[in-house]
Amino acid sequence: MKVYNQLLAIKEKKGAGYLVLIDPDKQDVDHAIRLAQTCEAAGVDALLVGGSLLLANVFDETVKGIKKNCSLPVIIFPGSTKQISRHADAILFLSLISGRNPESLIGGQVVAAPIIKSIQLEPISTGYMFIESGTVTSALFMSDTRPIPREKPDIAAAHALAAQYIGMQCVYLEGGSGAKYSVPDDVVGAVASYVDLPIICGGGIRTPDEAREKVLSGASFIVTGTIIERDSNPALIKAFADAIHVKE
Ligand code: 1GP
Repeated sequence: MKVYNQLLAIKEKKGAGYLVLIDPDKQDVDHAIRLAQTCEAAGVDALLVGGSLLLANVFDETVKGIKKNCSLPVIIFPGSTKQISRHADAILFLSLISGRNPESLIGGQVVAAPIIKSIQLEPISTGYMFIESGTVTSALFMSDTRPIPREKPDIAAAHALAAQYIGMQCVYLEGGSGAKYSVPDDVVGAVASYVDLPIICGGGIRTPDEAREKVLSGASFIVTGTIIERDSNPALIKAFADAIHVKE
């Protein structure tokens, strides 16, 4: 089954899915593998692998190591066209629709698409949207774009509807890794009530309660990175999974 369909099945069964982001720059390969195994045992549904930069240059090795030692789906969450690996199961094929930078709207995609086809990686077409989060995060800085103001849910909803009409498979409401504030619940709610696409929401989510609020507001998938990097305690990961799986 395609990874996208697996994700939809998880949402259907559990109410929402929990995705943990592993940034290859934030730990060595062995630690990334151990973290992936802890995530699997604690009820995480899939792993995202990616980062804004590639300082350590161990992207492919990290994806390969995780795939070999963990059975969760591994989805690339690319910070650039350099982050493509044949060892992954799928890639979020991002277009940064909240910005007006042609490179991140279509330029990088044209470079990446033939590579993705040649290695038969499943692309998941994703309308990627930065929501202002009290911080200039690395991803926002690198994109050279402005985020959608956090008090303008209508603007976020209009962007998401455009993604749906263009034919994208999901939207990602992004506060940015390490954001001061997560995406506001009313922004999630406005998008969820306006479009039919699954909503991935991440950036600055630090507690299971906060994650659950996003799901109750309409998010289909919650992403955490920083909090689990800081504290990869299995009990905390399980608490996130339990809070997000609202149907279980
Ligand atoms: C970033 O949404 C992810 O793309 C995760 O953010 O590191 O703040 O959890 P955090």
